[in-house]
Amino acid sequence: MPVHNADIAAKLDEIADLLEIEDANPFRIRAYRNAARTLRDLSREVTSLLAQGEDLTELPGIGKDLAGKIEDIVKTGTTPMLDEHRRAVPPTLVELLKIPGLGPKRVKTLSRTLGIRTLKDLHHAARTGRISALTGFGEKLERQILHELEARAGAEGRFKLATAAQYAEALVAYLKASPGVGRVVAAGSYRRARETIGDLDILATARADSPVMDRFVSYDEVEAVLAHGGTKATVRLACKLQVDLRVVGEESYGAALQYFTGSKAHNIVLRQLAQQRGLKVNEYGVFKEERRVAGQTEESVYAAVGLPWIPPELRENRGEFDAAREGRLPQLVQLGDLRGDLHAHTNATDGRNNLTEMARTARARGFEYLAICDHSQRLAMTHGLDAKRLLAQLDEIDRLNETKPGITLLKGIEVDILEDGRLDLPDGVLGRLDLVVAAVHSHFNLSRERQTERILRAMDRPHFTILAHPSGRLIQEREPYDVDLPRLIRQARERQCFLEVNAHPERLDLADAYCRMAKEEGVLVSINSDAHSVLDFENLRFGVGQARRGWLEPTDVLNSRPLSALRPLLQRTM
Ligand code: DGT
Ligand code: CA
Ligand code: CA
Repeated sequence: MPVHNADIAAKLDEIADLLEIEDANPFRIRAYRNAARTLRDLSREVTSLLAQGEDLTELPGIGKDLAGKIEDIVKTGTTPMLDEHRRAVPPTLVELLKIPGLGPKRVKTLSRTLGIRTLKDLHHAARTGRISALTGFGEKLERQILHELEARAGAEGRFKLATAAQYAEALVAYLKASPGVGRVVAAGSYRRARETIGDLDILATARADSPVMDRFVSYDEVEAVLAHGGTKATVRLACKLQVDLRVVGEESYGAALQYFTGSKAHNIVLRQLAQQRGLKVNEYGVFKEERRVAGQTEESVYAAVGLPWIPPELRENRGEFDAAREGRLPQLVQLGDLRGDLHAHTNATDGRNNLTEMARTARARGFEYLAICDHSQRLAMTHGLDAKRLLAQLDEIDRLNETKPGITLLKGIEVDILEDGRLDLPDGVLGRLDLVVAAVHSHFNLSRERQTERILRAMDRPHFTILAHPSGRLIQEREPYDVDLPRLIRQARERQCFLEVNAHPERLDLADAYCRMAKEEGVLVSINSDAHSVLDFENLRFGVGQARRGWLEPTDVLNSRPLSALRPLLQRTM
């Protein structure tokens, strides 16, 4: 039974969920959550670590007991402890826990007093006002539940980009090893770097006698074969991700790649442009009557309608055709353009690695600078820094910088924006830092007006530099808080401060449309890893994907600048 890190992590999270409903010791629950996170972020597959006889207890937060359970899961798909708890708790109760505002206590109350066992029960009870009638629940929570359930209905069955990447990369590598196969590439929304992926669309070129189709449907992780023809097949993997494979000849590669990359809205416009020129575009090529005039490369397809090649992240029919026609397509930012990272944590708070380890890894990526931005005191569960501990960290950074470690560590903090817009540390302390990354971590439910006012006030503080994860959403888990983002963007321009694109796979916050708005307003965006371990720098590629979807060029990105150009920008002049 082949298992990816995301699969193992899901089982560990399930154990944590079950323990939570059973009111188990919070430290025990946290241990499973942390282990799940460690595995999700790991750049190597646990199965291959085990196959090489490596010791899992070397991984952060994984002791002997957890290592044993992980081995069980790899070998059998489960562990006896998980099975036991599954028998004790109805699985649908676990789903209820994932609704913001519903902790184990409330889930138990809902189940005992209203007999609510499933999300459907919950929806019905919320619609008929039976939840607000319970003591300790209230109308606000009921509205929030309804809103959440309705938002979820639209996102059901989709996969986060980074999760889809684990499955896509493994499958692409597997297919590439088939005899007679040329190229294999994941197209569709995956190639356009959308935040979530409905299904995976893989395109391959192959000789007619290649066994690639049979190899595809007999992939270890295939749970069901939904269609299986000569050039087209669809399967469902055990993780429930559906995958389409299309095989075309080499001469059709560009046309097929263009077609299956989409989006549908983009392709419709492209087809119309072709029709106006008396051409027909399909997945096999561009045709004039019966004669193929283009299709071997994507460039040739766009050239046939008089356009330059358009990067996949722009193909949403959001102005890319006009830009292409007028020669003003953006030169999109690339991972290699980043010169540093302006938001990373250490084990002084809830990170897993120390200053030296973070610096060494950032340097190995070729970064010129790394800003250390641990949490502030208000976030007690992360052991956030008070003034005294922060000042001690600044000394430590000075000492490390003096050793000329080959990278400059910048002094920062991820300071909490309090409910009233004050920052969690005094100006006198913040003034000693190179930059201040400020974030909302509490009071997500303020009215739009109050939430906007709160953040505007924080931006007015003299040392405010970057607004971290500006909308607060967690993809598929928590809706953004209600805030007037266009207003915040205009204020950032006025105050000469910046917004973050947080590259964590669950955040990708700022969303693409707001990246573009920031660019139009002349507000620079910082693509930050928010790394909590040395492995997390790998997430930057997803942040770059989001920035590209927002049309950002290197000049629109704060941390594409060398340190000498960055420093003056970090000095607020107002
Ligand atoms: P997803 O899977 O929901 O995340 O989104 P996509 O964009 O991957 O959509 P999907 O898998 O339905 O189709 C993959 C691509 O195939 C799509 O982006 C464009 C192309 N395509 C699919 N259906 C049509 C269609 O009816 N007309 C045209 N022109 N293209 C289509
Ligand atoms: Ca798709
Ligand atoms: Ca598809």
